[in-house]
Amino acid sequence: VVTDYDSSIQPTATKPIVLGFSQLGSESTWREANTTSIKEAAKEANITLIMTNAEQDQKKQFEAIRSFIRRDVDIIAIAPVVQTGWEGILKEARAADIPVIIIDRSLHVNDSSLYVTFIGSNFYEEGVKASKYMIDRMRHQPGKIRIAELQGTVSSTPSINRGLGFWQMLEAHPRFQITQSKPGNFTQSGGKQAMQEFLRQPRKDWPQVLFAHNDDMAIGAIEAIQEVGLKPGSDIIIISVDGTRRAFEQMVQGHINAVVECNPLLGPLVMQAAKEIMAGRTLPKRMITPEDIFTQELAARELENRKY
Ligand code: GYE
Repeated sequence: VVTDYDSSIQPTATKPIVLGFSQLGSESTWREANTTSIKEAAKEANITLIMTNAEQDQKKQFEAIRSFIRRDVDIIAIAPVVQTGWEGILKEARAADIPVIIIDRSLHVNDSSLYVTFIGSNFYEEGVKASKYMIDRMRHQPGKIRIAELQGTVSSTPSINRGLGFWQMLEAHPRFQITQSKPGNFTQSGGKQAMQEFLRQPRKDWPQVLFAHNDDMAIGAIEAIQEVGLKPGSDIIIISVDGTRRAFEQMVQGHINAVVECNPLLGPLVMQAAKEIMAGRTLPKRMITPEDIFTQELAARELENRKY
């Protein structure tokens, strides 16, 4: 049998794609679920995953991305901890001819051709949903409504846009006022600490509503609220974002009133995008995951369906 098959040229389909993923941290339940989803989906898709944890530090993300470039990975995925400051490192990836996918949090660059696509949620819409729920929930309570806001990581897209969506809905309802606001870095301990500080103010200034930018901070805040002898969910109405199983459990207990869903299970979409890019196909610039809002009435029924 004569063949001119050159064994040194492997068909690309048999060579696994190498994906370098700079995960931003491990600050929350959402993040754990996101990390697991990426790992499982990579395995499933036969993609070789090199994942690093930046512990909420942008400089560590830069180091990780540079190490991916040195290893000459096929694709780089980044979950950016903050929104700005990415231009330079993305140019380094471009100079090395490595396509970049942005996942979870978006970023601001002047030249959007520096990344192929952004896969993640609409955080502004999440803030709007939380605000609408609150305005409706408080409609029978007259007078000024004091709201405390637990922000996430300073300068991160979800914190900026959840805050903006929430706040812009209030413009038409001036009796709703954000009277206290602090960042809790998306962690349970950060949420608890910030809530303790809110409650150190005179009693007359205590909030009637708490909007927490994620579930972990809401859960931390619940501890602080209980410590001063108040009932979370009735003395203070609590709304948070993510929709973790832990938050659903708190809803079933009556401690959280509503949770806006934010889906961390991005793994399958990311792997699909990686394959499409390697196959030379073009992708939409933005891929959004469908999301809902859940209230106490549905919490018990939905609890068993929660995947994270
Ligand atoms: O809501 C929060 C996490 O970036 C959407 O980060 C994500 C947020 C999520 O720490 O729990």
